[in-house]
Amino acid sequence: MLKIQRMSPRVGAIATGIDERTFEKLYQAWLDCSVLVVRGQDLQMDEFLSYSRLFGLVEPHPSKSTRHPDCPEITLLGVNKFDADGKLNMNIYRRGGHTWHTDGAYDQVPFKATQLYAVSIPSRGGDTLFASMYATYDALPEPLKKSIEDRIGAFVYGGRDRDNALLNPEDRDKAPALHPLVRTHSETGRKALYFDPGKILRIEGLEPDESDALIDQLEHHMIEKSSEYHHQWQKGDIVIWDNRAAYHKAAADYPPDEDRIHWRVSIKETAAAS
Ligand SMILES: O=C(O)CCC(=O)C(=O)O
Ligand SMILES: [Fe+2]
Repeated sequence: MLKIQRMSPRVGAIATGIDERTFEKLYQAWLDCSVLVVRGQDLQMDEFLSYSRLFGLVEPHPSKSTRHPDCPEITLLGVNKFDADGKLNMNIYRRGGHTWHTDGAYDQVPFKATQLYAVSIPSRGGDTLFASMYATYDALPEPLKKSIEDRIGAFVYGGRDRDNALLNPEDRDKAPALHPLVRTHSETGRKALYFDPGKILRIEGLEPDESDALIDQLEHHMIEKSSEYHHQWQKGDIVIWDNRAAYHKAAADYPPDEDRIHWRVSIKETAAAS
């Protein structure tokens, strides 16, 4: 029987007793908790992909160099961590660890979900941290809420620092994607702060210094501490998060000489659901 155990009051749940007949309930639990963990799996890539497709449209990630060579829909995290000269490549080691973020804000249709499958786990460290975007929005000071009402953010992969080393040169100049900073979730109907300090370029309609100041203020308020869930990985874990409802960040603190490898898929809303 499907059992859902919440991991913190606002974000995160572990599901057990899953089978095909329970998917609808599992999907609802994911919408309710924003981050859903399933443990103890032993998957082939095609099994991981077909499970991922139950949640939406699986699309190759724009970082071509980190795609699985045989399967573009799967991104490899933590692979090729060392350059030819033996130096740790921080773009790989710290991927997702620079700031709290939501995945895919730089796309016109941002990622609905991201799902990771743990292939190799280090002896210590390497957690993924999650926090609720709903809780963030609810807790924003009223004046800040007012100042972002109806405001639109412009997002690009490299953000203000043009930090886009993981993109091929031909993919680095895409036009910014525009999204409201207060986004109503298409399935839960709940309001969330939609923000990513590493991907936002500017807030439309503001002078550059005003835009930077508001971005700084939002970064300061973006995490509601009591809503956090820190996932400690075990090999065989699957974790799926809702990029419309939860922020995440890699702790990026594990021993670099150990493996920490995940398969990752990026999932969009299907044509039917969007
Ligand atoms: O490796 C992790 O813990 C998460 C990395 C990340 O930000 C992502 O996969 O989108
Ligand atoms: Fe991420």
